[in-house]
Amino acid sequence: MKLYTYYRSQASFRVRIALNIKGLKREDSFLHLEKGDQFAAGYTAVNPQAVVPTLIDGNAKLFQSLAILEYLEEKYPEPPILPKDPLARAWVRGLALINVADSHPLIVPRIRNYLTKVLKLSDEQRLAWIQHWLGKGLEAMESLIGEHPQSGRFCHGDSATVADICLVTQVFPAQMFKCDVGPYPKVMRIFETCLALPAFAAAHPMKQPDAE
Ligand SMILES: N[C@@H](CCC(=O)N[C@@H](CS)C(=O)NCC(=O)O)C(=O)O
Repeated sequence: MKLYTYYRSQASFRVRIALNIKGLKREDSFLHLEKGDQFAAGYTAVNPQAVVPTLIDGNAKLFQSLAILEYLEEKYPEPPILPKDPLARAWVRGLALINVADSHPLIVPRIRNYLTKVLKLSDEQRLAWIQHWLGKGLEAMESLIGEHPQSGRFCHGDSATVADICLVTQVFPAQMFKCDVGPYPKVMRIFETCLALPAFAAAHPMKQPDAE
């Protein structure tokens, strides 16, 4: 498999974790998002949205990290990253979507650039925007983990699921953008538990060959 990736990309981080959990080898193709590699014609032919990740599996092209995670789960079911029970699956997917669908889209490079270059926000205002939306996601995760009877070592039970993958990729930028994570002890406990696992640790942005 070939993964188009960038070390700091949350969405690429999700796919790296899932591939590692499933024990699947990959070859990385690095794009530097701050230098605009995603807009090169060669890449937009692969991914017209000009975003990473894109995963190539044989002749197949896959895009959108959550769709890729679901594909990996269906094609390579062991070890599972979704529970079996329909209600538990919906819970886990719901937690994941807080990160994937609600928080992350508000802080991607193209949004951050729009805030400064078009709306002329100052660096302080842009940072406040990022911290606000990351914090909102963490706040919701903390509350849901607290009320879920089946919260365990992880968001659901005692093995890592898609919810944990997306919790980790919410916390990493929160740390990078210096959010106060003090109010989210349950989230941070799960974050630390995940990063103690080799599959998560090896996928960490700062462990990637393109890390700066
Ligand atoms: N919803 C997409 C998000 C993809 C996305 O926005 N990726 C970011 C990096 S995490 C990107 O490539 N951004 C390029 C840009 O904003 O210019 C997914 O989960 O795959």
